[in-house]
Amino acid sequence: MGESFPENASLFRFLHAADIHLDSPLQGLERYPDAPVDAVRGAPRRAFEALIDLAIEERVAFVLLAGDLYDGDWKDYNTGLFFVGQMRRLAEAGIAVHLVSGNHDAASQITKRLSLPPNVHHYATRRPETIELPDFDVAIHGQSFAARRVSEDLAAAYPMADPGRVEIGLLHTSLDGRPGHADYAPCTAEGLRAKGYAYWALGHVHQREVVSRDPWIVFPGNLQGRHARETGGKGASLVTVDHGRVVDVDHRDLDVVRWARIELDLESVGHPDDALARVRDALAAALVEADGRLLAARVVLGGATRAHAALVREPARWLHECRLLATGMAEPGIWLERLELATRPRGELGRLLERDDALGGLLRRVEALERAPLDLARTREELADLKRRLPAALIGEAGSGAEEDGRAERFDPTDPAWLRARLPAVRDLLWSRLLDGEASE
Ligand SMILES: [Mn+2]
Repeated sequence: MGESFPENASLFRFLHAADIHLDSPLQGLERYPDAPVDAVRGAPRRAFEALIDLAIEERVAFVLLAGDLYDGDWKDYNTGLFFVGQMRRLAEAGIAVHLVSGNHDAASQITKRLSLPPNVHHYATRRPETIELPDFDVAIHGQSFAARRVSEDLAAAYPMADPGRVEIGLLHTSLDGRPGHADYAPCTAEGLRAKGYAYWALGHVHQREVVSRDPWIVFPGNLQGRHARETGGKGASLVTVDHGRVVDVDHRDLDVVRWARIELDLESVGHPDDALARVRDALAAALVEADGRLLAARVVLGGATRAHAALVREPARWLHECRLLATGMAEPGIWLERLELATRPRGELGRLLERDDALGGLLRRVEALERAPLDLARTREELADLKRRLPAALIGEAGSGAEEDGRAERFDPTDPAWLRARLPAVRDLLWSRLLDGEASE
């Protein structure tokens, strides 16, 4: 059966992709000292090549691109040259491409142009256009964004379906609103359903979503995750049409860099070393899940845990301990994008921190200081006065410091690092003393 694609007009496949964002700049990547900048920046192009590979392998009848092919105006002509090169590969395989522009690549946003090969149809902006593919008994309706903000329902002007052929709507839209996505070309699933099409090839929403199966209304999601909020497998929908009916919509992962958010609850963890063991296991599992791709991981440590104080006291240390774990993993490896410490103290202190009274407030303030060294620096001037009143012997002139861990201990309340390291002890002293007072009342 597969041998007959695409010659057999009653059984064929097409590919539906959207939100490719070619040459998306991924700002801020250079702030990370160890970021695989080239791999991450090149990922949308590599994923697009994988899409073209799949189209040729599967001998699809056509490819639909539902907007935001480009991330914005081309920096130079290389973006367009790359796209045309990929379109020529499809032309050689006899595969047509139908594309609409979205908000990112609206006509108003793109100032540079290159001629497209004849196998590519770019839908107009002024009104919906219908292109018939008589070989397959298919009609594709589409309209491009003229400007970045399109507030009217473009689908409303799309024609009603002709009975007896496979009708496809190609549209960049937020539908009836999706969190994190601007409301462009708003419409409803009901409105789309009323047109009588077999398949609505949507774009704009980066999270894959099958909105409806009768008719099919599909956001394939973006082709390649671009940052830590675009996690999990990304790719395109491979659609099978048999005798005028859509019989299968299959998601295919095509991303080349996999983003993962790894949240760990450290409730049962007593020591930061145990937390590291948990991080190592989770990274290893995510790497298996990434199935041979480079993994870009954000690790979030949470939960009420006895390791809390040790973790928040040295955030830079634990970040680098986790980076060491990540760099020790097998090829193609893991890039630890960020470590977020969101743990809470466990036990009696944890309960005290939740108290809605002065003691709870005071302890929360000390906790906040541990997490915000800048705030702590501001207390320096206030404490300078205290320092002046203290005996010199206590301040830590040579030989006067207390011995701890074999090292001379300086007492300097104006040193933010010194103060920060002592906050857990300050906190513990505070709550035990204040609770003593409470018990004797
Ligand atoms: Mn968009």
